[in-house]
Amino acid sequence: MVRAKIVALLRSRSRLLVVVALAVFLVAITLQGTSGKEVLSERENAVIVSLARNEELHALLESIQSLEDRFNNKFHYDWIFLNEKPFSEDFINETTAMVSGKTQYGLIPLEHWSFPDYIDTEKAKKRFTELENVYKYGGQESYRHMCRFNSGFFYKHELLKPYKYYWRVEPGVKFYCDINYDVFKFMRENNKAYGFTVALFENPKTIPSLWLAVRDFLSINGLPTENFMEFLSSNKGTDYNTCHFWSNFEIADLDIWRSEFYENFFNFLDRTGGFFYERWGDAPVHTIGAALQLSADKFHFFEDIGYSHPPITACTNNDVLRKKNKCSCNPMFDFNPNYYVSCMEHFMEVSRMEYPEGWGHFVLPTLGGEPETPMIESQTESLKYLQKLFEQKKSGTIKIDGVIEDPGFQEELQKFEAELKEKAEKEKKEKKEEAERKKAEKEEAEKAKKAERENDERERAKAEAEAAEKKKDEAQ
Ligand SMILES: Nc1nc2c(ncn2[C@@H]2O[C@H](COP(=O)(O)OP(=O)(O)OP(=O)(O)O)[C@@H](O)[C@H]2O)c(=O)[nH]1
Ligand SMILES: [Mg+2]
Repeated sequence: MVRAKIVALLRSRSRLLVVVALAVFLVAITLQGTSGKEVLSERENAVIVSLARNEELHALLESIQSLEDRFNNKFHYDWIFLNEKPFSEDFINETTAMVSGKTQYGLIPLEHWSFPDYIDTEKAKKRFTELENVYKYGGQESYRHMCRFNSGFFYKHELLKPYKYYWRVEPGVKFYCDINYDVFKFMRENNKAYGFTVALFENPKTIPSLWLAVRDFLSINGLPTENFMEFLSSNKGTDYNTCHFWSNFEIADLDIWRSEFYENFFNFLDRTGGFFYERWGDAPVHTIGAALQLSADKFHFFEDIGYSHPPITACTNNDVLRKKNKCSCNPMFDFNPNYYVSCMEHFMEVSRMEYPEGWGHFVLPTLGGEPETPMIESQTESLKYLQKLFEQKKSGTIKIDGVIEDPGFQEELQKFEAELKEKAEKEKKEKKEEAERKKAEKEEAEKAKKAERENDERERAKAEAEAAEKKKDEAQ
């Protein structure tokens, strides 16, 4: 009797337990479905960051839409917007409406976006004029403030202080594949510090003395034991090969830039004035600054993130991956395996990374091929120049590593530019000669035809006359 009661009680208790567990489960599911809270509680300490101007609002909305659709609508990471001028109400409202996480808007302090007192502003402005037509943004002051800010200050902004990881997103970029996992979690769990999608050679004309400054810095401070110098130089740091990660895309650990090493490094570079007198990009500065203090395994190539920042696209050649992630990019335009200014194979070689599945499967019709988006003139010129260096490097006639200190660099450059001009003129002349030759041939053919026709006429007239003569003779 007692036993039966106990069994009944246990049964009703276990039923009750089942009911309670079911209710908890249903509530949890509902909460997750309606507010995304469960996902939120698992988020990393990370943020998406965009530096932008008010007038770039619509190009930026395209970037946001793309990243939200492919990634952030699943994770709802916060988004920080930075500007050296106050953001307009329109900018704030429209971006807030599109971001699924919290948005924050920061004003950049004047000292992070102006000439420091040790810069000779007259000299700098003279350099801008001289460099105006030498390379893209050569004449622009604001571009230099931007590069300097991205190199040494963005991570010091108040709004970024609470975070550990960031994803840098620019206006006018596109994400082509679904990203179904938390990239920040991936970074933490795999002990990665710097994630990228594109690696390429820099236009050496923009950084003539950067490596000299780096070497000076290293001679005073020493090279940290953990480093990835092999990526930057093939002769243990004597020369810089100009390889760098394209920093308009970065998923990285802010602690790289917060380190004492980087603080000293940036300050040293900044003192030389190279951000203004030359046009040092934040991409080579970040790459060098990171590679001097992190080992190869801290860098991660996000081959699964289809990405484009005109004129370059990264699109995996792995068919399975592309289909799995519903990528909409054209793998033929994948920059990394196909373009002569790509430095990805070098990265893979020195980081002992295996080539990704399908690497270089889609080949462009010619080396370098046509970019997906037409490039502006100066970019095309820079790329042509780099192609020349690349080809010479391949054939062993020039040491690209030595380009920074090469005293013949300017001469080489002028020679190349003269060659380009000569080639264009030769092509023009050949085209003209070809057209003239074709015209002459046509005239000749017409003349011959005419002569033939006249000859035929004469023959016919002669035959007719003869026939008439014969007829006359027969009649007589
Ligand atoms: N607030 C602000 N942002 C800027 C300024 N100049 C550039 N930026 C931002 O800085 C980042 C890099 O500038 P970009 O003009 O894209 O430079 P780039 O990527 O080297 O070259 P393109 O994209 O080809 O123009 C982008 O996020 C821009 O929106 C500026 O004067 N003020
Ligand atoms: Mg850009």
